[in-house]
Amino acid sequence: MRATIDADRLRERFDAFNEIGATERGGVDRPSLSPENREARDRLVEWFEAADLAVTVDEMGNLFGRRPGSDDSLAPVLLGSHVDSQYNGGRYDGVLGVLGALEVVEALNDAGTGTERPVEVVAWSNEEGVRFQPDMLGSGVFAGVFDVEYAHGREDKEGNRFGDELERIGYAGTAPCEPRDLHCYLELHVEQGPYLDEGDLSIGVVEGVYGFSWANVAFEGQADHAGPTPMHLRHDALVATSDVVQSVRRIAGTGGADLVGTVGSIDAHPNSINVIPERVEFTLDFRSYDDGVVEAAVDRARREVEWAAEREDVEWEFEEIMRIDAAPFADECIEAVERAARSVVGEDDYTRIVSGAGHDASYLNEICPTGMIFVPSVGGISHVEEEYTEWEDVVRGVEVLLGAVLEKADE
Ligand code: HGY
Ligand code: MN
Ligand code: MN
Repeated sequence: MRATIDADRLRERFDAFNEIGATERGGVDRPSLSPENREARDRLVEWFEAADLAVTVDEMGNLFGRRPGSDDSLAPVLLGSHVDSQYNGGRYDGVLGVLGALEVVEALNDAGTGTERPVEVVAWSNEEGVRFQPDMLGSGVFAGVFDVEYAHGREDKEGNRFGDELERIGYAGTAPCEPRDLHCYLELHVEQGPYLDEGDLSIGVVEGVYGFSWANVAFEGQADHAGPTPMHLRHDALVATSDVVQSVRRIAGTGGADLVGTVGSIDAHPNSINVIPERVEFTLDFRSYDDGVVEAAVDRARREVEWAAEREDVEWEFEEIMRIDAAPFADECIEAVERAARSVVGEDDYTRIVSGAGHDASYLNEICPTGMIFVPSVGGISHVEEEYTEWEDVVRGVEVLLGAVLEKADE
């Protein structure tokens, strides 16, 4: 009997899971290592164990569930994503890849389908990077990009350390978080962009992921009274910041066809209506599939920061906190996903695509052959509560994942 996806079971799980940290506007608020994230992890452990998976938690809190293969000594096929969310984010980002992977295992169990290779499901820690920067921290340590001490030392805005928070929620595992032999890694994810929806296509066969840079920038000026301080005596950190915000738009508009640039987070101090801003801290995010384009954009932005500081006669700080190169995936995985897509949705209902969003797959791609499957995001929106994917598309995406796993796990 061929393994098939149980769409009702998947739907029930998806809805039950997204009650954890549910927001009034239909999204979820389950930031990394929050009480809601712990509840989500607990639920996954319960479901992994019910599916007879052997559960392992590593020292970064990455959560693995392993299904043995007929030759258990072979390198496993790993599939999954993440369950930490943006603050008030969407229900599909990450969750789809973890619950979809679990559904693939359940379908294999139901059909009594053995695989030669072991199959492992994973939920990576701290993919979003909103509470603890940088993002993809759990998969980054697993791939040997960051060491555990660095990762455990990362602090949120309140000064809480990642390692302490992991301890506090009870997911500071003992298994080493380090590269190990994997046959391949596959990740199902919502596209989070407009192309599948605009093209009325069901599946994206992902060829790779953009590279990107994140930086923390600060201007330090002089707080003073907004009334009696003449304009020529001011050193206004927010005026310097506004220059840079405008320059990011100019850089993104001229630095390369696919280049995108964002100032997403900004904190002004003392943030009072009648005080000239003394200090402003903000972030830069530049992305492109061409690493040289990202490099040039970051350099231009750094110069813009320096010039803005000179014009306003304020101090400046520029710290790049993460740089990840573009990740072109392995042909063997792209082609396996494409074969599965063709058999599920036919020749005309999928396209090859590159991801502007970052994913754990970028780091897995550094240690094993990696592939991704996209399903459409309605309106192309994501990282907001309104994120939405049609349920038929979700099911088709999981069916493609099942097809690719069946091929790769018996290679
Ligand atoms: O930033 C990203 O693209 C991912 O959501 N962490
Ligand atoms: Mn994601
Ligand atoms: Mn995300």
